[in-house]
Amino acid sequence: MTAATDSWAAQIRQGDVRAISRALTAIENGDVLARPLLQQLFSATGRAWKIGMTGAAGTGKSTLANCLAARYRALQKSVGIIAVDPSSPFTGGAILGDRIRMQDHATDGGVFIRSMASRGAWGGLAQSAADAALLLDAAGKEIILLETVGVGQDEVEVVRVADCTLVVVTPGAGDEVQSLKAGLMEIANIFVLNKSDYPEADALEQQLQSVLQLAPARDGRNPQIVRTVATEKKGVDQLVQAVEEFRVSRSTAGKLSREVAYWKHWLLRTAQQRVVDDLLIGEEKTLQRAAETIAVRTKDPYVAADELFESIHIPRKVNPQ
Ligand SMILES: Nc1nc2c(ncn2[C@@H]2O[C@H](COP(=O)(O)OP(=O)(O)O)[C@@H](O)[C@H]2O)c(=O)[nH]1
Ligand SMILES: [Mg+2]
Repeated sequence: MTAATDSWAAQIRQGDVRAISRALTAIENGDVLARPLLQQLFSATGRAWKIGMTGAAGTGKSTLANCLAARYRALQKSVGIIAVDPSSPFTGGAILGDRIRMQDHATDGGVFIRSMASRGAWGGLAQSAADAALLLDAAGKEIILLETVGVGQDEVEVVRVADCTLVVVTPGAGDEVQSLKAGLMEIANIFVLNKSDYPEADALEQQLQSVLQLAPARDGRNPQIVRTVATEKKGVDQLVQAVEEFRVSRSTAGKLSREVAYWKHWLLRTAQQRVVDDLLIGEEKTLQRAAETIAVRTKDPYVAADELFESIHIPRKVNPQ
């Protein structure tokens, strides 16, 4: 720990906007100071309620995030928003749109908004978003909204850190129920049927209901469906209410076991990354030689892999099948 991160961390804990901004930039850029800073702040985290929002592009997530932030502000809660957009590697149209939509809060010190775009590997972006959430948590934000585009494995990675995940769907997209089968059911705690001003909203709600009836209820309850019209701020109170009911239904023990599952996953990923780094950086020559012995059929790949692991001091503990 350095004196520089000492005072920086103190400023962040006081909610200093410039200090928070600088830290988020450090996280995004993989700056060497990001890690000691997060280490210093870690004991002050674990208090925020993190709401993940995912769904296809254009379903109204940013508009909804804006409405939710306003509603939570009215309830005297401080709010942080992290909008993750993997489809826009540079500061593109989507993020600019987010900025414009979210400018309602630009002058409100209670809401902190940050867009993060894809840089490098996906694991990197999901990790940056998780670190950003930790930072805002340490800064005293009580509600953190994590918005991400899409419903694939990568987006699941982003919302994994959330305490409650909203899956935003809209009528008329055609493949709605299809995409539900592709893993959405496991991550949705609440379905938000946005754009329910469209005439096809009833049909979509019925489809959703029937899919939910077939799915086994988790924790003894099925996810609620909440209808909203984000552009008219309709249904937002009901959505906040549904999030609150979900929070209450989750016991403190439930939140803890979810955290344990998250950190277990985090540790595994980190260990995985370290092994790869060790091999690529520390043992590149050994890796190269091992590959050559396989290519010329001096050794089979299974033996070569075992020897490689032995060489970085990780002897095989699991018996191969
Ligand atoms: N008709 C209608 N349009 C909406 C609604 N919510 C958002 N939109 C519009 O849908 C477009 C995409 O919204 P945006 O919040 O950027 O979606 P995101 O990509 O999911 O963040 C914008 O033009 C919004 O004005 C809604 O409830 N009804
Ligand atoms: Mg958006």
